[in-house]
Amino acid sequence: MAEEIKEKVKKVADPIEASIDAATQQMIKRAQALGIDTVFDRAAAMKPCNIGTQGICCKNCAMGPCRLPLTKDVDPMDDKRKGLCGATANTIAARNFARMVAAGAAAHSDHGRCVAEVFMSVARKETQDYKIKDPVKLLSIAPHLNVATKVEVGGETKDRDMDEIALEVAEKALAEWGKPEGELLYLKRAPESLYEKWKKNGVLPRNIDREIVEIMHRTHMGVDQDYKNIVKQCTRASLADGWGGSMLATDLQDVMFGTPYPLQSEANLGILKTDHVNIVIHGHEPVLSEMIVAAVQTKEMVDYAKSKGAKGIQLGGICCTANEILQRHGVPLCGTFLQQELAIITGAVDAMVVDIQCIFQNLANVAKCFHTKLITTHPIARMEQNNVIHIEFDEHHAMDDAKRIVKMAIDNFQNRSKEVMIPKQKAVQIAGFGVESIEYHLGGTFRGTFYTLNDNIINGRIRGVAGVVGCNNARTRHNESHITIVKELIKNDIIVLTTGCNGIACAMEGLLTPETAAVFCGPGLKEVCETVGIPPVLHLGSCVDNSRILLAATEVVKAGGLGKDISDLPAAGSAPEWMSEKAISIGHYFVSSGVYTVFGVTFPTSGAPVFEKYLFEDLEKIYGGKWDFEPDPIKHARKMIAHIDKKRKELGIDKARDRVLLDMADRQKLEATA
Ligand code: SF4
Ligand code: MSK
Repeated sequence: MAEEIKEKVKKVADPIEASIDAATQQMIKRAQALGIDTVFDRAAAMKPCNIGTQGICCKNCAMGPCRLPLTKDVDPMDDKRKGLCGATANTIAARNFARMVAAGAAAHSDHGRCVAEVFMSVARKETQDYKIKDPVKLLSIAPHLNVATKVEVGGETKDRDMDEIALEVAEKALAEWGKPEGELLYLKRAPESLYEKWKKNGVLPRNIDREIVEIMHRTHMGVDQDYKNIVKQCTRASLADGWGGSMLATDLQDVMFGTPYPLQSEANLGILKTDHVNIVIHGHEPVLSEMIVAAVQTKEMVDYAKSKGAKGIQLGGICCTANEILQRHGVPLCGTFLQQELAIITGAVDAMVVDIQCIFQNLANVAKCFHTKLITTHPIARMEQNNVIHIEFDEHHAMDDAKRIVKMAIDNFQNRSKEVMIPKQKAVQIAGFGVESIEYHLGGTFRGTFYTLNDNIINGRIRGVAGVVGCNNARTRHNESHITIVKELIKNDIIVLTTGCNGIACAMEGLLTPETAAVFCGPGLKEVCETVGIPPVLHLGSCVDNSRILLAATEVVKAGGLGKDISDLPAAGSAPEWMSEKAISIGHYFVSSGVYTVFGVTFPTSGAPVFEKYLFEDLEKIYGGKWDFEPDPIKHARKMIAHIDKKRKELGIDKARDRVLLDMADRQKLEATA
């Protein structure tokens, strides 16, 4: 009987425990009052599998699943556990980890391929709706793809025709996914010593697809059974993501849609408007959302919205499609990954348009309880529920598709059935940073490099640089680790580069404004931010834009005075609330590029201590970077700070933290020893 009663009491989330954000708490309560379950309730009702969490369940053949629990009687360093075929805990955890890298690299890189295909249509002039918006960026990436920008005509050097350059860039870029020989062309953008390290260790990716396919082969039953060799392939595939698919996606998006520069916007559910048609765009690919941004600004669509009783059209974004259109157009952020259901629960969303990645299937069930039209747009990402509308997007008639979607949302405005409840919380933000804008703001006036940033790191006003990125995870309090870690870092004079849902969390918290510096930063970082007029947390965009962090780090190395490699820099990486396989691929390409990288929440290899030690200690001897795990946000930030201080010491600039300003002779000495 007691059991029966227990069954009937549905376990739901405590809104205050579930999130630090008041708007999120309010919407969780509303959902519960309406009897609609959200991810927060499902996380309360369903606990994760302990063995799976630790990476020691193998289901790579039908003799399994083989589960290898790390019980008290297992000696972690002399591990006798094995599956039916004899696969050890190390092999099983390494194979599972590698498959996460493969899935993550595939997701980023397939996104990149789609962008490259659209770019090819532009170069061939098969579409009128997209153009080359940033020819300067096109010219800057062309040499990295071995595309000439000048030609010799009659003994004279002349600028090459832009259309010809675009076409050759498109061909060379697309070839990176499947060329039969050679290595990825962008690898040479890395600092020379890093490239040489990769070469020496035999991990230069050959082409993007091949490295991902090879992980799937090697992790098939009975193939690669040496965890170190499996990790080697993880390195190859993740480098093919960070320095390949993701970097190409970012570059070609910049060429077609414009390179981001700082702009002002807002963030959180409070950006939705009662008297406007609200369209929320969610996912990762900006190809369609760029068109929707253009469509909602047409007089035709604005007039149509007014004819239906709305005052206008409000666009907002969730996840990384949001970050893409924020960075280039200032479209406000509606929320992070964990707020996707909550946006619909406001009752104010007339259409939610989704593309690929991080989209909950439960959106369809939530949309059913409201008037919201849920529209899938990508051929590879559909939903089985029958209330979901599929409008397949095609770049050849992109504007027509976008207008059709916007019109559908406008027509739905008058159908709002339930009372609309929009939380009032929203924060101002300055976003739109990138390698180019950091160079402009923190570069040398004459040298046009990262000289000023380096100078401030050397003189100790800026203690170091942190890349804090990644998702939300319903197994931990929404945004708490993101915000605690970032605040602890900037309090300690560490400038933060952010992307993904960390960027959205920081925006919601108001950390993306220059004024934040006076409130939360240590004195050195505060002084720099106030002098230059930048926030202490710089939003660099979406998940694929983590490639911007790699290039920013490379620029810092090039500017001089801080060593010869990314691994020499006083820098660290973090994903406090990660959940996605993409995060593992990102983490691994950061580690393989020389960055100390800490993850929170949980780590998917904890059931195989020998293998984990390899990731957490031994990799550093090969690439200069290593993995770490720390769920406590303050300890997490302190580990990053300790690493940054260690690097300052190795560079001989630890004393400069006492605000001793270096004169030119000191600087030269440092540069000479680096
Ligand atoms: Fe078990 Fe080996 Fe099959 Fe994995 S591959 S399920 S460890 S028998
Ligand atoms: S959206 S991958 S939850 S960052 Fe890029 Fe956020 Fe993570 Fe998706």
